[in-house]
Amino acid sequence: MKTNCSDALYHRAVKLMPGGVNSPVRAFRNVGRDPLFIDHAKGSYIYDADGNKFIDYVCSWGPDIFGHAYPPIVEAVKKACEKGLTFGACHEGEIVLAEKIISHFPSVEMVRLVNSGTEAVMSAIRAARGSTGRDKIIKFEGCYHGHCDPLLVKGGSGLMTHAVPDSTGVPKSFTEHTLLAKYNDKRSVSDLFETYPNEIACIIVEPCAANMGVVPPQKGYLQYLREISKKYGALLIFDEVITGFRLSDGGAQKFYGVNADMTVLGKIVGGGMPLAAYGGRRDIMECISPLGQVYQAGTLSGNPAATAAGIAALTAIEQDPYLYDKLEIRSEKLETAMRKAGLNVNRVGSLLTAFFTDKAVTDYESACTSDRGKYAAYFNFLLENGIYTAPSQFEAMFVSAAHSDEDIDITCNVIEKAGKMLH
Ligand code: HOZ
Repeated sequence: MKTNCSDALYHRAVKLMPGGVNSPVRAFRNVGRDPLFIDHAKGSYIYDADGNKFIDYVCSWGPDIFGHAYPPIVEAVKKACEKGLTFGACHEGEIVLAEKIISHFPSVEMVRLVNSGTEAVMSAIRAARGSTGRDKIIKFEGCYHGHCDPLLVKGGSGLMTHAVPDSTGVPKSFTEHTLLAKYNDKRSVSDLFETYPNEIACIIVEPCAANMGVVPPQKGYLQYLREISKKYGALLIFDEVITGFRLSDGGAQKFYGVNADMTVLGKIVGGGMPLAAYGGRRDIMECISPLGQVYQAGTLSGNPAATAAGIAALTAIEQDPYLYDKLEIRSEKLETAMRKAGLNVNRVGSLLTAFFTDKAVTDYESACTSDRGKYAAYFNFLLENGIYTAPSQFEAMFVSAAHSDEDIDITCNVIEKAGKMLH
């Protein structure tokens, strides 16, 4: 595989940006090679600066559920751009997107559009604190909710990849109200509520964790979080940045049949543009300015180009009644190939992760038993054979509607060979 152009770009980039990147995981540091620089992407394929072509299972970390440069989304964005990139004022697109989100998530009665998952989480936590008048929050080890200060404690994703469980630069006082629980462990949650019965504003959780690799909730676990939060007057926030519109058109809430008080959305809801959202019960959302005292604002929030992409993506989801069935069939094929290759795989819908451990991966601790050296060898073997997956153990593989049967067959073949190489 030629990498001359990517290498040259990387040498320019490292002098200009920390690690040569604008987001740490894409630096490829934990898979023992320098990053590829992407030239363009279309459908299920991504093409690097050297002209190498890969079947892409990163899909921009989730937004591209219809594949790259999906024509209806691209057309909608072009049309919107011609009318103006940003107004910093109200327009109809915001309403249409809000109506769509609310129609798919029955627990969301009001919504606010923002620019990134991090911003949406930060704002949802503020609204939870503002509406309950409490300060403490419960988060789970290995769950990742973006990079806002109070949540940079035992975070997943890039923090796990780069072994930085707690970021420096975050004053201790900023995380003093963050309480840590173990994913899939009821006791760790009930202990916290027993210790602080009237102080916990919310539980924030990835309803299916996907940032310590994919780790599904055990049967009844989300229901348990629903009940215990209600019992103690705390809010339940589902971070559905990854699972929203991916596990179903009503996200993990519809998939598992458990509703949250507040929901955070990102990725697919923006159709590939920088857009995220947070929403929930009307009484909570009415605490947000200008109705209430919880302040949150943004010049580019709900901008017309991003809302156009989001509307087009959700419209495409609404128009394809078989979308999730198709994703399920293709993803199941990949799972079967991984199991045949001797890999330990967790899969929920079109999210998969291969772990390199004999242990069942159910939480942060068991995810950490995966052999990262083996993951790196697996990643590199796939890459050298035309398959682009996450350059980190602690992420998901995303399957899109653009992955054809042929793409899946090719991938299964390579996975089979990777299994032989590893054993
Ligand atoms: N850690 C991010 C995904 N969970 C990666 C984002 C990126 O590098 O673009």
